Amino acid sequence: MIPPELQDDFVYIENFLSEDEADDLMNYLIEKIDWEEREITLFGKTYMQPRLIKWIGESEYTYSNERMRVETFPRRLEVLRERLGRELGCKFNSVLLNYYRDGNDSMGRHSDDEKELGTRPIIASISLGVQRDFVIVEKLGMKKRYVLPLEHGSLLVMREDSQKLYLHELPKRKKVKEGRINLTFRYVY
Ligand SMILES: O=C(O)CCC(=O)C(=O)O
Repeated sequence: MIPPELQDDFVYIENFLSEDEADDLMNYLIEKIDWEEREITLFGKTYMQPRLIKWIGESEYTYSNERMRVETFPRRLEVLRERLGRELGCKFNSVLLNYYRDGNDSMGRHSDDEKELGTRPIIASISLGVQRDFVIVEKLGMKKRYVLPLEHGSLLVMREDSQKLYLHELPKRKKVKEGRINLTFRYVY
């Protein structure tokens, strides 16, 4: 599913969570997370971000010019964080949750290359809910574009030079009527 030229930097595991685990986690997160709708300022104009978010982490973090406060992990996410750390052989101390209510919600093109994430961050991205296209674009050269449809219960690992060489985005898909939640586990220094 990952094109060979991306395989050093991106790894995809289709059924990382079973269907039941993924359903359960999605319902739990919709109900229990105190979702925030935040503003974003682009070129001097202020908009509402086209998704709901929640940051949970042991240290502060600046994301899209917004300071994220320290928040402790609820038990369900603590268990997932430990499992990911064990299976990927690394540590995570924070997670960014994004709730795309339908296909009008999206995430703009960017790379997770903030200094606080270190030079070659490992980011573990769990997808729940409706399948959405995750688009990866080369920063240089031919600016080649790749589309990865991320499935319910899947894990996408972004590692090595994924943030240095590529941008990623979750474009709008107007025909999609159902919701999707994405969790990106990170280590913030
Ligand atoms: O929703 C997604 O799969 C993308 C999330 C993302 O790009 C991010 O959290 O940096």
